[in-house]
Formats: sequence, C-alpha cells, structure tokens
Amino acid sequence: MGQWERFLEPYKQAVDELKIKLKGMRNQFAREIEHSPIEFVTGRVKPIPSIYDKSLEKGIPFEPSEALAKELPDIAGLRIMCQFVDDIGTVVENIRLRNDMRVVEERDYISKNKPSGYRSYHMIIEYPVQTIHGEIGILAEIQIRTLAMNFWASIEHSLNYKYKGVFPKEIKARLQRAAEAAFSLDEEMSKIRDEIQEAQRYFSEYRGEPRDDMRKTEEGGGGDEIFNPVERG
Ligand code: 0O2
Ligand code: 0O2
Repeated sequence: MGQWERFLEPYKQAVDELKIKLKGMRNQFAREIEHSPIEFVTGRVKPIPSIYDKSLEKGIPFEPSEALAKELPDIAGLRIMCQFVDDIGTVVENIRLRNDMRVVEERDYISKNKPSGYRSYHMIIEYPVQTIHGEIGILAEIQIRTLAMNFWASIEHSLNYKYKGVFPKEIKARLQRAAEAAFSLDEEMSKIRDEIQEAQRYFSEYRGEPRDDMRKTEEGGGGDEIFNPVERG
C-alpha cells in the first residue's frame, strides 16, 4: 500500500461512517417531526491533486504528515443540504450536541458571506476513527447550506476551476448578483415555509398510498402487486 493510500485510509473510513450517521439523523428527523431539516448528504475525501494545490497555497510540504492533517482540516469533507435557512441552525445545534464527534471550529459564512458571494455554514469536527492499531482523531469539515446556496457554490466552483480563480470582472459581478438572488430565493421560500411543508406532507402521503386507478388495475388482474413507489432515502 502506498504512503498516500495509507494516510488517506482513515479519512475514507471517517467519510463513510459520517455519511451513515448524518443520513441516520435525516431519517430520524423525517420519522419524528415529519419535516427533516436535512434534504441530502454527500461526502468525499479530498482528491490528491486538490491536496497538492492546497498545500502549495498554504506553504506546507506536500507529504503525508501531521502538519498537513492539521492545516488541511477538510481532507474529509461532508456536505449537508437543507431546504430552508432555518434548518441550518437545527442541524448545527444537533451536531454540537452529539458525543460521537467534537466540534473544534465553526465558521458562519451565512450571516456574513464571503466576498465572492459564497454562503454556507462550516463546522470542523474531530472524529475518532477506530483502526486495528487503535483510535485516530481525524479532522473533518461539515458544510451545511441550503439547496440554493449549493446550486450557486457548485456553479461558481466550476467557473473558478475554468478561470483558475481569476474571474473576468463582469463574471465576478454577475456571480455576486446571482448569490444575492439565491439568497432572496431562500428568504422568499422561508416566508411560505408552512405552505410548502403542508404540500410536501400531502405529496408524500399521496405517493405512498395506492390510488384508485391503480386498485382498478390490480382488481382487473393487471399485475401481482400494487405499484407503491418507495420513497428515496
Ligand atoms: P440516498 O437515496 O440519498 O440515501 P453513497 O456512497 O451511495 O452514500 P456516493 O455515491 O458516494 O453516496 O455519492 P455522494 O456524492 O456522497 O452522495 C450523493 C448522494 O446525494 C446520493 O444519494 C445522491 O442521489 C444524493 N443527491 C445528489 N444530488 C441531489 C439532489 O439534488 N437532491 C437530492 N435529494 N439528493 C441528491 P445516495 O447516498 O446514493 O442515496
Ligand atoms: P474544494 O474543492 O471544495 O475542496 P482559510 O485559508 O483558512 O481562510 P480555507 O482553508 O479555504 O480558508 O477555508 P474556508 O474558506 O473556510 O473553506 C474552504 C472550503 O469552503 C473550500 O474548500 C470550498 O469547498 C468552500 N468555499 C469557500 N469559499 C468558497 C467560494 O468562494 N466559492 C465556493 N464555490 N466554495 C467556497 P476548497 O479546498 O477551497 O475547495
């Protein structure tokens, strides 16, 4: 096994375990309070070329080391997407209360967005990974954002890659305006939150129940089972 592979192995384990735990949080919320503050969860181990770029940017030698692990707290990265801005606070509070991870830093880029327009709530946690050689404390970054913030960030991230961080003036200004538009969208959606949630409850009940036209198909011998779409997640 290569040096990097060995170094990154506990990060992969941390991402896999944290994804399961955060998805578990989503499912518990959905069961108990109907509306889950978590829409979906993704996770990744930072690719080696990105580790290289970041180590260069931060002036840290590009080699598996404790210094690199400390200076790059997002080698293990989790992302939690929420429907509403208020859901972010619920998720943050829940993570703070957990005793299987320890929050070491929080960065609120929602109350105060980055100059690019970027909005998201970041938590750096320390997570204990159990290995055959004992326990290792792994730093992981959890980014919590709305779907609109995520849409903006993924578009900006691709453009950033294309322009290598140096945006033409006009694109930069448009992206800043788009970030504000995404935030207005979040604000508007928050204002009709109750209405949206009622519709979503109705929609998920309706999807789970066999409809009259499906019953007819079954009675007519059209199939062995009533079509009952399984809910995602
Ligand atoms: P589900 O049904 O969400 O539980 P995995 O290893 O399968 O957990 P993977 O393949 O490593 O996940 O991918 P990643 O990028 O970590 O997670 C992607 C998960 O987010 C996938 O769900 C996607 O379907 C889900 N996802 C991505 N974009 C959206 C979106 O816009 N809306 C919703 N609702 N979900 C999205 P899972 O984990 O495969 O399954
Ligand atoms: P990738 O490809 O997502 O892994 P610092 O140097 O300490 O001030 P640092 O270490 O960059 O700042 O941490 P920060 O800014 O709190 O969070 C870094 C991560 O947040 C980035 O990781 C991005 O994922 C995301 N992010 C921060 N600012 C922006 C932005 O303006 N646009 C987008 N799209 N994402 C942003 P990486 O390693 O830069 O990138």
